[in-house]
Amino acid sequence: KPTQQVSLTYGPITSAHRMDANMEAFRNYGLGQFIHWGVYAIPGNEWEGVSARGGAAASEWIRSWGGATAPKNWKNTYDNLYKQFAAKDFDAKKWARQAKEMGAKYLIFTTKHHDGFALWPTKYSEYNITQSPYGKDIVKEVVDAYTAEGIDVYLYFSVLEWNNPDYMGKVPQTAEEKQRFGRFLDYTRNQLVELSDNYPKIKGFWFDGTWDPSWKSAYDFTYQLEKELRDRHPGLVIGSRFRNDENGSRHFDTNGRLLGDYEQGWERKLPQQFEWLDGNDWDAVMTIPPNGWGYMKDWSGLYTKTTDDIIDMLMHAVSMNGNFVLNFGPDGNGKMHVGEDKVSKELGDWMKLNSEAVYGVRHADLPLSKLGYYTQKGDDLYLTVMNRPVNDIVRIAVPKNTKAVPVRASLLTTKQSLQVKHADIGLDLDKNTYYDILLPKKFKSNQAFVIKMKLGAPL
Ligand code: JFZ
Repeated sequence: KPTQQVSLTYGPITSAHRMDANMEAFRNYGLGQFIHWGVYAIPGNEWEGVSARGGAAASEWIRSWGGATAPKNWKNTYDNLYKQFAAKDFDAKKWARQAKEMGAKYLIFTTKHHDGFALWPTKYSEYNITQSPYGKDIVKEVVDAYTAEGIDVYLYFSVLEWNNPDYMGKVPQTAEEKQRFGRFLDYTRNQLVELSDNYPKIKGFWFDGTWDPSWKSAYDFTYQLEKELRDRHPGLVIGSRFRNDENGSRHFDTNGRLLGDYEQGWERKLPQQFEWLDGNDWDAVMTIPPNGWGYMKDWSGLYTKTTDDIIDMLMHAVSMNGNFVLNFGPDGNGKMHVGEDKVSKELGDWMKLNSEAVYGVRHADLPLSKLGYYTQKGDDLYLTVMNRPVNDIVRIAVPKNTKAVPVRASLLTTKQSLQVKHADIGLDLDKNTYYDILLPKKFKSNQAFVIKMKLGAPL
């Protein structure tokens, strides 16, 4: 954070720590689901069944990068794929049930990705779902089905559009360019107001494609638009990826203040230190393949994250007050990838046993443990053990003179109580004291498990 504060007209609109119901809900989600669905699901990272560019590329970007096996006029080919978007297996209720079974508390759904194709019947562009064989309002079906399952819905919206002649990446210079980009801004406003009005149940927007100089130069427009959306849709939650201040500072303004309600920069990565987050709310969005958000037909030869990897990342995020959002890229018919079905089922099974350590928890102010991740709810302290010690002694470091230390412990799943002993060991006597929790040798685990501790005055 800069020490010298400058005066800004286009800083934050909302306070960085909103306490209203929607933000409190956001803080308690723990786990979310992302869905990337659009016409890119039809190629699925391939042209005519031949991999376009290996697995490291982002499949939803195929229109941009084409790849080695792209047809000659692939952009034109791509822009006509919507004629095949029949979505014959699409069942929003089935998706919502699966998300619920997995334990997701919110959904981020792509209404329009960089290709510009709108999954709702927008009045402001022809390039939308009504032109496809499917024809119906997918966004409405998704919002209704998830909301009915008690899962909050956030709408993903890409500002940047590849095939819109009014869009430009550079700052508009000539009168003609200014007029053209002005039209694009109006169009963007119209679509966002339309989404906000059409789907009053949504809790927020998740913005993307806001990095180009053109958008960055429109900071007065984006400031007014954020205000307008918040006025029209009270309680709306908007992340830090929407707009920038007059100096082009994104996510955080020139004075280091969060631009939006939560930090939205953790994309396929996680913070290594809690301090980096500066007390802000945040989410991390994550793919199962290395870097494909849209459907990828062929997962072979790729490292795809295992359920254990996902649990590790989930607990890493929630232990630092973040939400973890796992991405799914359904195929052109609306079916999830079998690999996604597998992870979703396994994660759901784990969540059914352990979600007490995930929902509604906060960061625990303890030295990081090499054994796993701490989360806390009032007097309850949870340690999700990722690395079980060979001697079955789970040693907890507690800063000296801490008033609340682990006085009781149990296994979360079986409620079996565990012995807690003070360990009078001088590893860093000036800083910490230690508590040992003894795991029964008979307790077998082939996955992360949770130790639940009661905090109280030292015995
Ligand atoms: C964007 C999209 O380009 C991508 O297709 C996907 O939708 C993803 C969720 O968001 O990709 C980004 C956006 C921001 C960063 C990296 C990739 N970032 O801030 O590092």
